[in-house]
Amino acid sequence: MSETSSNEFVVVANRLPVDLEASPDGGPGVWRRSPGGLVTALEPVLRSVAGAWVGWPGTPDVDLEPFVEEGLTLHPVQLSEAEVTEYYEGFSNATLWPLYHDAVIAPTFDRDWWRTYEKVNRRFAEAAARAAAPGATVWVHDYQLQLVPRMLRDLRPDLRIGYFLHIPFPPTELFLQLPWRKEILEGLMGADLVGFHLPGGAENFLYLARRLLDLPSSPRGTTGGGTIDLGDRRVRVGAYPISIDSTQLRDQSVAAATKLRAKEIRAELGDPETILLGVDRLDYTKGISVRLEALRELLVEGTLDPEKVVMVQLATPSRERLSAYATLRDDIERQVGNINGEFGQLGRPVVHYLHRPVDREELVAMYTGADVMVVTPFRDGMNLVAKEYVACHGDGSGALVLSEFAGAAAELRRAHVVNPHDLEDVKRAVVSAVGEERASAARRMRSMHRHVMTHDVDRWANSFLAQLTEDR
Ligand code: ADQ
Repeated sequence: MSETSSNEFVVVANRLPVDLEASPDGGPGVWRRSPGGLVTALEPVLRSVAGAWVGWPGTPDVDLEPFVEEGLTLHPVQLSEAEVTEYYEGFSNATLWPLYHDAVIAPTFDRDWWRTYEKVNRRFAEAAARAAAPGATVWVHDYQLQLVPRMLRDLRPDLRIGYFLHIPFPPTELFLQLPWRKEILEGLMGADLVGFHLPGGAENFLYLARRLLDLPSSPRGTTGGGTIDLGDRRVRVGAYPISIDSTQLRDQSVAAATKLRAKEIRAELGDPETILLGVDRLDYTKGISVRLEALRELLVEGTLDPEKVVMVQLATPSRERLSAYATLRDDIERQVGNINGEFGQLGRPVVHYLHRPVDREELVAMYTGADVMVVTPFRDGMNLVAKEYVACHGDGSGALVLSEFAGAAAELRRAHVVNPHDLEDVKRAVVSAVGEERASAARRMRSMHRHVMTHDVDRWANSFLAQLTEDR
């Protein structure tokens, strides 16, 4: 075994926690933290155990040796330009992503993409097999790598393998549309433990194992979990709702510098009575257009006053080469333009829209200062943004409008819960969040804050890993 195969704990994910950005002058690239919820959730856990991380560095055609970054061994997996197109943009983000998000847009089924998905999954499995010490624990993440558990088990039967899906596992009727449904199920079944955010995902998976693969499974408890009997071994299935580093965010939100910056932001926005905030990757599942339309109608009807209300919408660029994402960006920017054209004043737009990532400090100041956080996805595995906002409001200030189709709604029950397909419902929730009497709003927020503080990312990771290693 090579020198690098000394890691007792290995994470395998599509992306490394840092991205290599090519330098325009052809010189050595620059490493930057990669976007998205997975990195946010896992980074603190992994740093604390000095493990290894296998993933793609975010730039095609770079061949890099494993290296150590702040105590973490990173094992870059190389992808060619064509593999990025077919495995990542194609099968992962134009087949699985829309299918698993209730087919919000139609998924594309393409045989070449599937073959590339298989090939790339094999490469990740081989990299993980090289990185892991004998008998190590390997934790595979997300929809891009559903074949890795089986491939890795074939290469390294000595390993303990966990798999966690960060997006929803779809209703069974939708999953059954997938031409490679059996291969995906068998791929996942290579793990000792398969985890989902919600009990519903676990239940759907258990049902499909019975129906498609004829495998006996037994439900256990009331949380949708259970086991699947493969004859020579068992696969455990369960729900593990992901969370955030709540303490870190809470502490940051009460720091003097954050409070000061939150005040400055309010002043920069023209000292409005109410700041509404949206924070998302620019993705069609996130329902950004719905909340903008709700705002526009409330302004047209005169229910909200453009002199008093401002909305800040942060939209991190995402998957920009896919046409559905380019179209979405155009649509949202047109909506923002319409609202500002109709209701803004010189130097005072109603919607402040930033199409770029924002520094963590600035983001926390925005969370802390915003009066109403509006989270309206059509479907979302969890949605960490909702939990981040709640963690920043331990003083009971603020209000959360939250889609019932975000996984977070199962825990944050005291939010103003909405059906994002029902525009009137979204409008009603925004109005009630803006106008709710202070004491009642504070009771809601404090109750959600207590939950988020006690159910943090460590608890998520520890409960998954405790279950994974229980039978050793
Ligand atoms: P995402 O779809 O990326 O995650 P989410 O859970 O909300 O969605 O996480 C986004 C993360 O990016 C948050 O930590 C947020 O703070 C950060 N972020 C978003 N916009 C930003 C901006 N403009 N500037 C800076 N930071 C920004 C996927 C699933 C989710 C699931 C997570 C974790 O789709 O449902 O909750 O993985 O499992």
